[in-house]
Amino acid sequence: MQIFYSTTSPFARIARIALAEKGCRELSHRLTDPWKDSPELLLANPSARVPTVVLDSGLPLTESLLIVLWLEAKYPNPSLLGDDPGTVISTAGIAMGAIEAAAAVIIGRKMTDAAFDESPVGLRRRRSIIQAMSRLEANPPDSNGPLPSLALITTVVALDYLRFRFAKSSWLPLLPKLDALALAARSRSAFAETLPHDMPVS
Ligand SMILES: N[C@@H](CCC(=O)N[C@@H](CS)C(=O)NCC(=O)O)C(=O)O
Repeated sequence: MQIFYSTTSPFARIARIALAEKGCRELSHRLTDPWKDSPELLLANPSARVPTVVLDSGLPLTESLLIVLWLEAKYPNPSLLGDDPGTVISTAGIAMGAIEAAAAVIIGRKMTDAAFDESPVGLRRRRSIIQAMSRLEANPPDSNGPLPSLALITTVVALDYLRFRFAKSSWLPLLPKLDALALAARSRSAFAETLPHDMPVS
């Protein structure tokens, strides 16, 4: 099995953490900048995005949460949905909203430079991030259980991505509980080994 990923992508990090936590060890990691349109990535994923998993059969799997869905179907126990799947999925939805909004700001900057941040759409995305992270701070996901839940994975991925991409932003609220949660999660190799960082220059 192979996974195309980048070191910056929060979506790829979700898939990488989920695969590692489910014990998928026979995985070949293909570091790929999706913006450079690698022919192999384009062949596997018509959208040329990471994460993209290619199974040993050649079947490609795309979209971070669909990769998690496939993992849950293939290896149901222990589950990333914990004892209370409804709450886990609901919380993961809030974290995914923050991740999508943060990624939209970064992509917006590619189109219109940093001015995107203060544009009406940029400010709307910023509001999504503030609202979502404030809700998660008020009600952080549970960190007990045999595996980190999808709620914990997506919340930590959101927080670490914001700290990586918006380190100097004064508009982010204080998030002490989530900072502590993210720090604690790094005791697990799946989280520590996938912390976001700039892509190596090729
Ligand atoms: N909904 C997708 C989003 C994947 C995504 O947008 N990945 C970005 C990297 S963060 C990418 O590959 N972008 C390249 C592009 O949009 O062309 C998922 O959940 O996997």
